Amino acid sequence: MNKQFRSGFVSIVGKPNVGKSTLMNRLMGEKLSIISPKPQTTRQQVKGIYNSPESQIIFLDTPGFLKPRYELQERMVEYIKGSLKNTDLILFITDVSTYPTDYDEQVCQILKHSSAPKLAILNKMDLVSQEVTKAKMAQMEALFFDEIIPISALYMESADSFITRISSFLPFAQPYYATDEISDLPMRFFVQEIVREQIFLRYREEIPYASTVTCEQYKEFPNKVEISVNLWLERNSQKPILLGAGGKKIKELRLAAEKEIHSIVGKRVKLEVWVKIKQNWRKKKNALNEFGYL
Ligand SMILES: Nc1nc2c(ncn2[C@@H]2O[C@H](COP(=O)(O)OP(=O)(O)OP(=O)(O)O)[C@@H](O)[C@H]2O)c(=O)[nH]1
Ligand SMILES: [Mg+2]
Repeated sequence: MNKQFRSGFVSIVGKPNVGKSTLMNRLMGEKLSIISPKPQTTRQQVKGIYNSPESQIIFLDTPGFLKPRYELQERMVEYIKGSLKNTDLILFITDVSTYPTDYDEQVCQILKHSSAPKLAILNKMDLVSQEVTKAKMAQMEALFFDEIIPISALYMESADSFITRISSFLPFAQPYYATDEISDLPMRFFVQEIVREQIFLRYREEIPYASTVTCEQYKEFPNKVEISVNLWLERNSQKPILLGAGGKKIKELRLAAEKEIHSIVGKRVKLEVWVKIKQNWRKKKNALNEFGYL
């Protein structure tokens, strides 16, 4: 075994919508986390396992930090805190065009207590001038970061130098996971997330926040996959909005999700979507447990 091999956990944290998931997908070179222009898209910790001959980097994408207003958000904040335990490196991501916000400062307060090295990533630099980026970098210098790195996760051409920098902070260690896996999450989880991403992309206002998805069946055959998901809403009045006139909107959502799942599994996909109601599920501990927010 190579004595120079590095391996470790890298937590990606920051307020909602700053580009945490976009960055993880870029670094992984694979789409593992769902992305949308709306805040609070990521709800759970999503692990991405990056393997190279020199290193294994385990990225933990987390929900955006916010002040919890209901039980689901309490759990989202717990997922962030959980990712900071035993981590080897923290990537604090912020949006250079809006930094510093109250939430940025609150995240920094939490990070202060971790002994792991910390990099500040000023993302979305494509949105501002070089002068603004430089000024914001200077502003961060007084803080506790080991490095301040401006990037544009969306337009980054190659992640190679970023990966090299990240690995240099990791300890020499054997890989934690099999070196041919990019995730330890089951396909059922990705199905749920793909359907949820379509909800975030296609509906406005409360619908994305009032919905969650559970994969009830995932049957794989030699040339096809049959999947059944439940799409849960909080109130009956939300159902007609989700379905759209004559069921048109839900059909479009289903077809888009089928297409994306097909691109991953490479087989014909038959996806059934059942719309169900669980009153106020976001505020109920039992419902959250049942839906996998553990
Ligand atoms: N202009 C620009 N937009 C970006 C960049 N990186 C991400 N975005 C956009 O920012 C939005 C949010 O990106 P996400 O990756 O979902 O952000 P997040 O931090 O994971 O958000 P939550 O999961 O909600 O906390 C999406 O519309 C992205 O396309 C960037 O470098 N430049
Ligand atoms: Mg995200």
